[in-house]
Amino acid sequence: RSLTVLSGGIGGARFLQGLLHALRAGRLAHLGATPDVRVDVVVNTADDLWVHGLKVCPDLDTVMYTLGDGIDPERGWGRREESWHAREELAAYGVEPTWFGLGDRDLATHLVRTQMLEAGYPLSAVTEALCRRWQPGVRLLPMTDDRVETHVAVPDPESASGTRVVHFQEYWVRLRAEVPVEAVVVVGQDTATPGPGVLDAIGDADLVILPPSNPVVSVGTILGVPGVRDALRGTPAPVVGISPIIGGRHVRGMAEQLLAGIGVEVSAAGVAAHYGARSRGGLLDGWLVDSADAGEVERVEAEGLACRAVPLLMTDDEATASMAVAAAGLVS
Ligand code: GDP
Ligand code: FO1
Ligand code: CA
Repeated sequence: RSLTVLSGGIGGARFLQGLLHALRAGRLAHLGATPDVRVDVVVNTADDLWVHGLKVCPDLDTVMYTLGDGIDPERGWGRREESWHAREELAAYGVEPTWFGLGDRDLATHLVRTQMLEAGYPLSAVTEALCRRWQPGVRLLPMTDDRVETHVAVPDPESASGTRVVHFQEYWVRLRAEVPVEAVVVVGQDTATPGPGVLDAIGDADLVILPPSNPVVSVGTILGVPGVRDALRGTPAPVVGISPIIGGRHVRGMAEQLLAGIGVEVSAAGVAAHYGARSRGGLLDGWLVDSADAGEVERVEAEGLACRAVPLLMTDDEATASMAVAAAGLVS
């Protein structure tokens, strides 16, 4: 028996905290998910970037630190009790990017990861090694061991074409997602191979959950790895999703800008339609919307999906656990 979750960083990690809370409280036992059930987490790696010669994997690290209790709770990324001496020294040398901060504790993770990658270990093996320390309580599976990077085309008055393509991290961290999104380009997407265990995690699961992660640059990039969509369409497990959009707004981050950028309606029903119903060639069997969006339930059902309106704000583990229980109960 196993559960599989396709996750980005902060939103996915917070959902996983609630899912584990529900499992440990036996709240999914009636569905056969006992507390010792294996939880496989397929994590987005397209946010990853090379900086100062180090490979940084924001979503893998956010899930690993959050579930391993090392995360900085305010930021939602990086280590708690962090210091920034190395960052200050790098800035003193004037080396770029100064807009992307690596904490002193966090640096150790990137040094270990880069050392192992350079010794020939694939990202999946590196992640497994790092998790031996952090013990997240789930199996972290990079969506691919190949290099895949999300880039964003933004207006650039200086250039002849009027457009410039920047790494997702520059779009988000330096530009604060405050410039129009002309296109989202996932470099390496089409030639990537699913990471070890990814397709089996989807095909052999008893339940697959799409948490309220960013539908474009977290879930979207996982779905874009060749073979993943087919695995979702073919798995005997129910596939259920949770809306990251409440009342037409994201709860945090930049999903609004990216959904608009790719022409998807910024609403709970709009994202459901974007993923589509498995009965109609899409990916989902069920979709949870927030109570505020109860008026959209009929529209989601018209898409061929089971749908319920429940509180979807992940304010604490209890609230999130109830979301996980509602998701699991949608189609079972
Ligand atoms: P990231 O990779 O760090 O951006 O994290 P994810 O992609 O996993 O999650 C980001 C998404 O989580 C955003 O689109 C938010 O709208 C969504 N999100 C964050 N907190 C909540 C919450 O409490 N409830 C719901 N429904 N969505 C949330
Ligand atoms: N986010 C910021 O807003 N500013 C930063 O300087 C920053 C550094 C950083 C370093 C390591 C890491 O794992 C994440 C970091 N993030 C930073 C967050 C990161 O941009 C986001 O967590 C995700 O990539 C968004 O999906
Ligand atoms: Ca991310």
